[in-house]
Amino acid sequence: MDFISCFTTFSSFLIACGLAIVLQALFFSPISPDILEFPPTSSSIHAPSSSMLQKVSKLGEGFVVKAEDVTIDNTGILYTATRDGWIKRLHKNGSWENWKWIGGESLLGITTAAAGGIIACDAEKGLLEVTEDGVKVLASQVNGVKIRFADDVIEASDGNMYFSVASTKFDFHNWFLDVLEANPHGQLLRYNPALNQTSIILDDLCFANGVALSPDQDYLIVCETWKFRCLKYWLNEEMRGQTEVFIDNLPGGPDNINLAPDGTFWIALIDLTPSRLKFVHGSKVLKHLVATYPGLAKQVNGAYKKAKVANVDRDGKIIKIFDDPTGNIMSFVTSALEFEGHLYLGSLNCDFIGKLPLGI
Ligand SMILES: [Ca+2]
Ligand SMILES: [Ca+2]
Repeated sequence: MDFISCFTTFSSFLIACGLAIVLQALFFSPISPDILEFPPTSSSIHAPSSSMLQKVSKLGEGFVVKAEDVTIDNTGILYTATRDGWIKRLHKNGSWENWKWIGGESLLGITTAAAGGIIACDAEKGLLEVTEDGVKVLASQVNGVKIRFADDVIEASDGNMYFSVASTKFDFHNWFLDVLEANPHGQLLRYNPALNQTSIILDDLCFANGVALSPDQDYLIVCETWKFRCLKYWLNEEMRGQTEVFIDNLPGGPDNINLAPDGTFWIALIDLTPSRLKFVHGSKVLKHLVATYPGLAKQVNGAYKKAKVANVDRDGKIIKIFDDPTGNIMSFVTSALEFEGHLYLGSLNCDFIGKLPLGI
């Protein structure tokens, strides 16, 4: 066989292999993708790098594994939920405690409860009440359908609890498939404890994530991660049920959101716009390939490589951005909570809570 014949045979073999890989991806792909448009790059002008998140001190290093969210009660005790299935808490004297055992690996957003203890979202079990007496499942289904990806919760002064479901199609361990698919499978739910009833408030959200109430509780904000925006859902009598955009074109996918003491909000932003991921989001075939081969997903997912949080005023304008542009100290920061002049930061890629003094 001469050189040209060899080359032709080899090329045909490579093309056949490539086709087989693409066909396998199309056949076995777990997603039905849509093209995703990214915010205009001009939105990044809000975000000159400050590297402020490299200045954190590390609380509970090695003890607090991948704590997605943080909450602090009115006595100053900090609570967090970790990947090893514990609700852990930090006392004011600096000592950590394994407080309550939940189990599993899917604890996400938490908030303090007026009656004491905390309310927690478990992506597998649903909405949980955690008190000194133990753990109680408040809501595990809505309209007869299992709640499979409860993500974050806030309690209103009338007792109602508003919580997000990130995706009704994909589970927590496959969250990135929801991003790749880019079809809206998220919900905002309300749990009414007086009636022990759960209802759907908003449907078709783009990865419903953090929830927060306004200072007067006349509206709540729900984050839509891969839509790079947060919605305002009105609760007051005149406008009840109306929805509008609170902030869009965020320089990252919003995860948890927390009301600050001055009435502004802190929003943790996941990096969903690295160039490789942008490229993938422009092609349905590439999305099928990435969704089918997990090794490729790791290559394009930028969440583990950086950290960013934004302080946003009540008009939806960014006031400041703190980040770790290299991920050297903190990456995949998912929550930022301000308390007594400090910012407390949870992350799905760190084994500590970051603590940053504000005003430095
Ligand atoms: Ca929370
Ligand atoms: Ca979340």
